[in-house]
Amino acid sequence: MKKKRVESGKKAKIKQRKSYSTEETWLEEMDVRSATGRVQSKKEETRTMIKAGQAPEGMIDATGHVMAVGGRTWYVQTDSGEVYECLPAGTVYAVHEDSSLLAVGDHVGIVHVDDGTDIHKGSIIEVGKRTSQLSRKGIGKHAGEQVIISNVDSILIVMSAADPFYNKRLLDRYLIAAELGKLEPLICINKIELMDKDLIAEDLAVYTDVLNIPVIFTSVAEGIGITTLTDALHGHSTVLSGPSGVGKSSLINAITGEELQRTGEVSERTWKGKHVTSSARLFAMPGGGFLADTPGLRELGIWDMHPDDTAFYFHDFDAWYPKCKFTSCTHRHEPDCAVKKAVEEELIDPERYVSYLQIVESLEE
Ligand SMILES: Nc1nc2c(ncn2[C@@H]2O[C@H](COP(=O)(O)OP(=O)(O)OP(=O)(O)O)[C@@H](O)[C@H]2O)c(=O)[nH]1
Ligand SMILES: [Mg+2]
Ligand SMILES: [Zn+2]
Repeated sequence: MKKKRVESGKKAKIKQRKSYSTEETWLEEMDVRSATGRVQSKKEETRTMIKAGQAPEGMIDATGHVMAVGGRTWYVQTDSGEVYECLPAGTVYAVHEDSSLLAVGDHVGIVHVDDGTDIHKGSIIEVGKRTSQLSRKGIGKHAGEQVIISNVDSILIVMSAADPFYNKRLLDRYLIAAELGKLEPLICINKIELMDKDLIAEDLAVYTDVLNIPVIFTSVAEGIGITTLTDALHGHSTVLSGPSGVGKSSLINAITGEELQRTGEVSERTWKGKHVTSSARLFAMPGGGFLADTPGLRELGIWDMHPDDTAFYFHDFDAWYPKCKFTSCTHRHEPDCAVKKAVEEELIDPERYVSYLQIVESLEE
């Protein structure tokens, strides 16, 4: 029974770190792999060598998965259910080839470290292959792939009806990141009590009717849609991602029925007067599966996609681009472009076309 399940009772052991940081600080704290293939930690001058492949036979004491990260510590729940506070070892064997060496959700091999205390400590010496991931392009000097979470089945893209108003351009980026990362997308519009639900449903019709993506309306404040959402997520592992302040942590609290997560209401913690989630973290779902809470993202740079491939991820264009005059049509300036014609006739949602242009442009930068 204990295998691969996060027990909520473990939360006492996973100490909430006092880094109630903004998104920028969160990025600062992430380890980034430099061009030389080494991981550089910003906070301390530690270096980790990364070797491709698996750790040599007999080296690993226990396997498990990363449940949370705080500062430089990775919290690993072993397959027998214990939580270990881990640091990357001097040499880490990685089976994946992504630029983020470690991410919450990763399957890892650890060696025990006995430091004389009764806290379980370990070193991570192996990182397994990722079956799925939510990645984005890092910002500024952290430009590289950032794996926000790995090895989950689905992504619940959370936005709010108001405060902050949902952002369809960001939503379109999420859908591409989901497909690239092999995640099944679902959309959740929270704080629905603040707006007219029918108007929003109409505004999002392209997602439900053309792209066949479930859109679930919720209000944590008024208890609307929580059962529907819980049923939709049941038995899967799902990452919740979206802008800050939309209610991701509140939804996780509502679904799990526990105050596992501090949300924006706890007022003493940050300079903003709000508690924001500062790193990714896994929670057990009642009845099976995981929920992963993540920090709010203002932007989602698409990682590793050629601009010319963008149209293939806009599935509402699928019926049209084979009819363009040029097979290499980018659907921007070319004559006899079936996509542009469909946009003009509103057979393709013109706002989706705006997203398309913006994403192609950003990939060309
Ligand atoms: N009106 C309204 N407010 C809500 C609802 N759900 C959450 N909130 C409030 O929205 C604020 C932000 O909620 P959080 O759950 O912390 O948001 P988050 O998405 O986790 O934010 P980050 O951790 O910063 O990414 C808090 O003050 C919540 O109480 C809702 O359904 N309606
Ligand atoms: Mg949060
Ligand atoms: Zn075209």
